Amino acid sequence: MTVERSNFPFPYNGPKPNTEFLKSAIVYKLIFSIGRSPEEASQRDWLNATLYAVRDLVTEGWIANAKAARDEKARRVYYLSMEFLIGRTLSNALIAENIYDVAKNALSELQVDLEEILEKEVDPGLGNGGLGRLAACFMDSIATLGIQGMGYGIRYEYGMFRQKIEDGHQVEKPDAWLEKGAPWEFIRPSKRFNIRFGGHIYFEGKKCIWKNGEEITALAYDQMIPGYKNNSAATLRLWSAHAGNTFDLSDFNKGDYFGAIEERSTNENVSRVLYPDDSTWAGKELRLRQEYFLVSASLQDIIKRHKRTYNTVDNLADKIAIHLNDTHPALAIPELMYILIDQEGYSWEKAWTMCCSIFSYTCHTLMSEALETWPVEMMAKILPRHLQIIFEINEYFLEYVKDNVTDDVDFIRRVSLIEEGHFRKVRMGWLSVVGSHKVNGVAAIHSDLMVSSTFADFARIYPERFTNVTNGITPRRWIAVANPDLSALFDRYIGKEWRRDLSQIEAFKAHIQDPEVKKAIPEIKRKNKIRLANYVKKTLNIDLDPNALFDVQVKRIHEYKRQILNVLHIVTRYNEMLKNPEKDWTPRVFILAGKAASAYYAAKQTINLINDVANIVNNDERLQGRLKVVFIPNYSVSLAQMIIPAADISEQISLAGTEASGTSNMKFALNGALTLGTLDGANVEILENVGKDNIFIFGNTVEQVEQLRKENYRPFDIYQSDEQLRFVIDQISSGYFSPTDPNRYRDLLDSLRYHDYYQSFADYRSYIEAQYIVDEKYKDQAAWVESALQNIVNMSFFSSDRTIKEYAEKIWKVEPLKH
Ligand code: 26Q
Repeated sequence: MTVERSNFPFPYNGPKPNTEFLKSAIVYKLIFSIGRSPEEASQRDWLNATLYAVRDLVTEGWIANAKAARDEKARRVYYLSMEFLIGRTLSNALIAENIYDVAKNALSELQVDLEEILEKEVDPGLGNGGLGRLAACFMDSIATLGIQGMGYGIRYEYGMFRQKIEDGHQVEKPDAWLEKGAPWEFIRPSKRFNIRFGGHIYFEGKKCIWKNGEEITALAYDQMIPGYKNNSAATLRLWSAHAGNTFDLSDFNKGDYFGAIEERSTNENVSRVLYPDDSTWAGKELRLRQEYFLVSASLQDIIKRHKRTYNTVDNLADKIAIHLNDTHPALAIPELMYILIDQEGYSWEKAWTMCCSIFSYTCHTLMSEALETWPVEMMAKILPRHLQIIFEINEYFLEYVKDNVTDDVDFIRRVSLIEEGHFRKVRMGWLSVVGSHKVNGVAAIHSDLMVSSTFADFARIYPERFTNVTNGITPRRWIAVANPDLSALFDRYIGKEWRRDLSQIEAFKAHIQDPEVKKAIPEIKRKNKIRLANYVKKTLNIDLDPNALFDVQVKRIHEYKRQILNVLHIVTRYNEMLKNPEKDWTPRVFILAGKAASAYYAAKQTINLINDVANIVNNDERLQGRLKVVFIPNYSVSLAQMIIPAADISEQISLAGTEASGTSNMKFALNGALTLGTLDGANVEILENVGKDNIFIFGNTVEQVEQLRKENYRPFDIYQSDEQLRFVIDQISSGYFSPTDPNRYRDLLDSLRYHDYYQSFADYRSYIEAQYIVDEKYKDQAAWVESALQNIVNMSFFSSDRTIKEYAEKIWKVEPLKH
């Protein structure tokens, strides 16, 4: 096929492109942007050509949207996050532009299979898990709602490591996601800012001067986040680190050639790699540099844009809101103080008032070990001026507390931004609360616990500051992209608008007794299960029976999430099945996936145990294939899109009071899986929405968990008194699942028997019983399908569009554009 340049009219601003148009656009890109002819193009070339062609379709709406925001002088929100787990872009963009079928036809006429090339796209892993994926769902909703919002993050050269399983163990491999090219992004060579670290400060009268230090450059790369069918797109700007503009020429001239080059490489390290820890906190200097790198580049960019429009920053607080995704970008608070005071010449009080009305902060955890604190000494070395500002904020704040709340010394010590002790530390959570006008938790129970535990003292000082905004997920990616057959069923009965407004699935309620719907739901599930089974067969060579109940737990591996409780049940079931092989056991497939932080020993042991158990169970012929256990390696957004729609049971079994919200729980329920969960995080609100007959709740409540902690919980007593549990623990301990290394799980088992910090033993019995109830219900397929439908139609509250509207109204005070 040949393409005449002159025949190809970009910019394109006609109606929805037809097959012919898209076909020539793709071939045009293949030839002129990739440099390949259709005859010699590989699958990846076709993918990239399609990405370029579709990108063009999004670009004009994106540019127009940015211009409209400038013209209207709209108030804007900036979402600062160290992580954005956006997933693959092509399928999502095709759905946003409403051209999935057109693209499928166009490619098929070119002898290319769309689904095949979709699977070739790299899935950028620029986040750890829930927090990063939430930021991506939020960007999707911001774009779809037409809110003037922009995300700022880091363009890590290496994202979350690739997980391999070798001999049952997790092995980490670097994720060089950029090696294959990133056709969706726009490099912005003119958007560069210098970022400074180190140096020293001194005073000239009252004025503080920050001198010298090393400089590096932040360079912007933009990603378009297409809005759903609104001819608009939001921007995600990611910063990449480059060596400073200036080499140390004196070193260079002295002949220290390698010294100068070496400095270059340490500077560029800043955006090299994502820290793969999601719940424990390690005070690593490079991480502090990364956090400041994000903050400094983003704030310089924000201020520059603001000044270009208004020529002043006097009205900054009227025109912008900045949101902190956890404490990771909390240095934005002292950074804005630094800009306003040292560079713009505002008084301290005026600057502080502006800061407090600009910032808001979301807390995503309760566990104290996850709260960020930075050693004062480290901060003094890397950010001397910021440390000094933090000290001033602290003085100002503590004065306020003494004057208005209490001068009780214990209270003052507790709320101080500086943790005293041999090694003094800056408490980033406290700083975020003091410098924001709103602080929110991510599910109702979490926000309640936040004000009664972690931030109790602050809730006393600022009672009106704390609020809840329950998390949500985008229905575009999590139904339209991930579950095309369910989408088609919705379309048939209620039209296509549920993609933009999920509350419309309530209209589907009128049809759920329709025999065709009752028939379609299990058929769709079965098709999704077959798709997953094929993947498992292909990658792991394990056969799965799509008639079995698919029981799924996919999330980061962490003690508080209690994958171990899942394993204890699997082994219990295995033993019972061997004892009563004739019973009509509901065939089950247990699917687990998730990464362990590389230094997290207990989590890695858990992965090893899952794989050891899988190995024995899957090869035990006495079970006649009625029990299978699969650990799917390298869990990611794209795998989630395949696994979640195939689940019958969604395991959400964290210890009550530990999982802030969870978001996969929402994705599963929306795709028709029934939740087996504790009263934790958003499970509580899922229960309220779907009703108690359509969810399996077990385990201790937060109050009972606290009571046990107070009473000196003794897991060993449970181990001794519960025969089934004791058998399971003794069996693992005897090396039944690890015959070549019988002591492999000693540490893990000792920790359970003697400490069991996350109270797995305490919930064991109630979990096992709940699992029996699951079996019984699954035997009554009609009742099961009814419950699945009740889950699907009652999930509209959990759309991230609802979440973002709440942020926009309650916290950011921003409105969609008027144009
Ligand atoms: C901090 C300092 C140094 C290195 C890493 C980190 C770090 C990185 C990521 C700390 C925490 C995270 C991620 C936390 C996270 O994903 N939290 C989850 O957020 C979800 C969205 O609100 C919730 O649904 C989950 O309950 C919560 O666990």
